This record gives sequence, C-alpha cells and structure tokens, in this order.
Amino acid sequence: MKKVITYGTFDLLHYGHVNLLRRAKELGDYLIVAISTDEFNWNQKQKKCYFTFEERKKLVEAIRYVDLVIPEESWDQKVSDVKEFKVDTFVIGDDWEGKFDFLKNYCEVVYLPRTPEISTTQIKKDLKK
Ligand code: C2G
Repeated sequence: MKKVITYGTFDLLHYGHVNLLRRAKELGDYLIVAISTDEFNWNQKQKKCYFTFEERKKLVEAIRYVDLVIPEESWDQKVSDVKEFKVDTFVIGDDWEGKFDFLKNYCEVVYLPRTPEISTTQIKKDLKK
C-alpha cells in the first residue's frame, strides 16, 4: 500500500484544498492529512483560524480522498511522521516549492501546482465587498 502525507491548515476549506487532496491521493492508495492545530497556527504561522482544529478535522475527514487525519503541532514532526506511518510520498502545494526537500532522504517529495484563483484571503476579501 502506497502511503501519501500532506500538511496544512485547511481553514475555510475550499475547492483549492480539495483539488490538492484529490491529486495527492492519486499518487498512492492511502492519504494522511496533518492539520495544523489552533496553537500551531497561532504561535508558528500567525494565522487565526475561523474553524477550530476539531471542526477542520471533521471537514477534512469528510473528503473522500482522505484516509486519516492527524494533528500538525510542530514544523519538526514531518520526519518522524514519515517514519512512523511508513510514508512513501510527501505532497504539498508549490507555494512551498523546495522548502521540504530535506524529506527526500526519507520519501519522495512532490510539489503540486496550487489552484491559482482561490484562497481563504480572497474569500474573506470578496465577502467584505
Ligand atoms: N492549496 C492549493 N491551492 C490553493 C490553496 C491551497 O493547492 N488555492 C494547497 C496548499 O498549497 C497546501 C494545502 O492546499 O498544500 C493546504 O493549504 P493551507 O491550508 O494554506 O496550508 P498552509 O497554511 O500552507 O500549511 O507544514 C506545512 C504547513 O502546515 C502548510
């Protein structure tokens, strides 16, 4: 069984996220999604989430491509996650191009093109109009 992992906040879940998860799943048979916890988002990404971790977890777990959701609590957990879950491929959007190449020592690393026209920031801006 080929296992794939990806990481993200997935707040105000939108079709750009789903596009990413669909393509990530196409690279294997089992997709693990590590969702940033509220604390990680606030302390490390300076992101305030609209939905809590538990709410974002429920939303992502409902996506047909997703097999397991785990918490992302630190920037440094990726190597141990890859080892613990025997991951074959790490996938993330190309806004992170090159940032996780160190994982190539442990698994395949794939950067997928983002869905360009949609973002949570854009959604929030549009809602203010
Ligand atoms: N994404 C995408 N297209 C968009 C928006 C997002 O393909 N229009 C992808 C991102 O590239 C990422 C995933 O969807 O792979 C989740 O996006 P975010 O929730 O913005 O994730 P981010 O805050 O970048 O967190 O340790 C890694 C971080 O947790 C990634």
